[in-house]
Amino acid sequence: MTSIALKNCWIIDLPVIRDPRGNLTSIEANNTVPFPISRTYYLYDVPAGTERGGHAHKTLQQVLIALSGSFDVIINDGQTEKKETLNRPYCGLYIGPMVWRELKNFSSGAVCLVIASKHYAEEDYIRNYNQFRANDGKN
Ligand code: T46
Repeated sequence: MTSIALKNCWIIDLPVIRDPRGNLTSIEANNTVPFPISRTYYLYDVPAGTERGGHAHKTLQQVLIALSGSFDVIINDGQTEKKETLNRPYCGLYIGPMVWRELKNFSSGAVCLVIASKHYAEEDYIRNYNQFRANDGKN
């Protein structure tokens, strides 16, 4: 785990089993990622110049991994904003509750794998930035 000085965010160094036949990385619930895994999804075929995200979650925990290609994640805990470029399949960005995130600068062929602690629930989203700022001190 590598701290990035932002509330509820850090880098997870995923294990790599190196092999002349190709490398292998595994992810285990409550171990490699600090939560039970309820859902995975992935973003792909993202057109150049497109931005995704633009919201925070009230309770959801997620880990983002660039399985292929690269993209930037702008994370903001209400006090501090940082840009993390994800471009390695053995590097996970943990994002906990109440962190505003925006994903941009997807390279051609980028694939963003997301591992999530809960099933999809629209009521867990805060999609309005002013509402996020009004609530960011409460978590
Ligand atoms: C996040 C970033 C990294 C579902 O039906 N099931 C799902 O599991 C998800 C994630 C989304 N959806 C539906 C909801 C919307 O109608 O798919 C549509 C697009 O979702 P959204 O605009 O939220 O997608 P992104 O890429 O902006 O954000 C997603 C996640 O929602 C979010 O939690 O952190 O990826």
